[in-house]
Amino acid sequence: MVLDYIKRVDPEVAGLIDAELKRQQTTIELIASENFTSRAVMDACGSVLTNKYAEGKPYKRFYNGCDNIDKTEELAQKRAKKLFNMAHANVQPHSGAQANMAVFMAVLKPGDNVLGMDLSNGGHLSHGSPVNFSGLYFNVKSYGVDENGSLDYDDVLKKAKEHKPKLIICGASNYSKIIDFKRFRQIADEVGAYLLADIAHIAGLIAGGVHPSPAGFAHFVTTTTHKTLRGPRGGIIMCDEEFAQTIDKAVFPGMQGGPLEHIIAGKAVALLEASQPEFKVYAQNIVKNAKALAQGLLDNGMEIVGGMTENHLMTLDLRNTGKTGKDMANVLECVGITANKNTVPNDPRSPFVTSGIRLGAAAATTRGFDEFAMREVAFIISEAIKNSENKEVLEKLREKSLALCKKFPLYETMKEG
Ligand code: DSN
Repeated sequence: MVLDYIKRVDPEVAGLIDAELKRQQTTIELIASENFTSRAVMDACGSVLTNKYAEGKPYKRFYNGCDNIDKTEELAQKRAKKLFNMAHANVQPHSGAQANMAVFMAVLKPGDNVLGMDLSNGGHLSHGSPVNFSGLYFNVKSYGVDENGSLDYDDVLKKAKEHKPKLIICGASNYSKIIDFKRFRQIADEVGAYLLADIAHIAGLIAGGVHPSPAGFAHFVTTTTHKTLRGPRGGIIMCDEEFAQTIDKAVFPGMQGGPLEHIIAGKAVALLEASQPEFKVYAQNIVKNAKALAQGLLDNGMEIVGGMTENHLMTLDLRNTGKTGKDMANVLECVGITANKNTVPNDPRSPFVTSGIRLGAAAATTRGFDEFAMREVAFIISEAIKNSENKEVLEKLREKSLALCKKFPLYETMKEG
């Protein structure tokens, strides 16, 4: 990493950043919500734009000196609208959770009814979890998945009719099937609710044309920019023109102060990258690789919630192995694979222990892993879980994962140490 300035000023932090670069280079990243952003995006995020206060909207700021900032933010907005085919984009949310919070603020009052996907069934904290603002200040009912790991749209409709929500949220953090946005909109229309599609996980797949788009169906679309979209860490809200002002006001002054304009520049760069033909190939490869990983795991006798994946992720179901997600995620870390423990639907174990491990293909695909490599990854995972007590086997598996990392190098041109 080019850390010359940090090294001179703060060798301690420089050393930690270098160590993190090495960790990323020498381990296989399967956390489904992570990715490796480009050097161009990182350049934007590390730029002088971090110095500027720009409260307000482009060309309507509370501070002077915003000419370049205005143009940068306007570019990000234009690119987001074009890529996702939406009328309005606010690129200021600092994260996906804050993007969701702004939509709540724009259309709901505390105590209003909301219908969202249950966290332990694959939803997100900000979709109504009782420990999150969304569940604390709103009256939330949840829908989940059936025994096949699929959404039961009739059940969503039934719950919507019972609960009469003002807002229905679709989109997930751990759902391996295609989401039917059209069906969700029909349900929302039947009960007179707004529809929010949180596409954080699948934004890159939508941009790359391998997952249907919520455009034309959802009143509001929120996303993070750092998962399959492969941009900097942040959020975006998109909506129909009629909600533009309400959403903008909810973000600022409603929830946030000064926008992170250096990150917004990174979002603009990432959105440009995601609109290129190569990104379509990337998105196709993510799905191919996820399927290869799933097939490899199934062939090695492992179980996956809902069987074959249709997108970038899957959840390994460990219930029949007697092992826990927590322990096995640690074992995978020992063999050079990073993943997170995750509940399976109706998990008998707590979210701190869990019976599952979530696996995603977006980050490995960025560094060039192909289907053959993903099958090898599936072998390493299966063998590590089966031999979780056998140090010798685990050491051999670590060598295999390291060999894969060397075969598919990451940030090769970054100057190290
Ligand atoms: N923490 C993210 C994920 O891992 O899916 C969601 O915000």
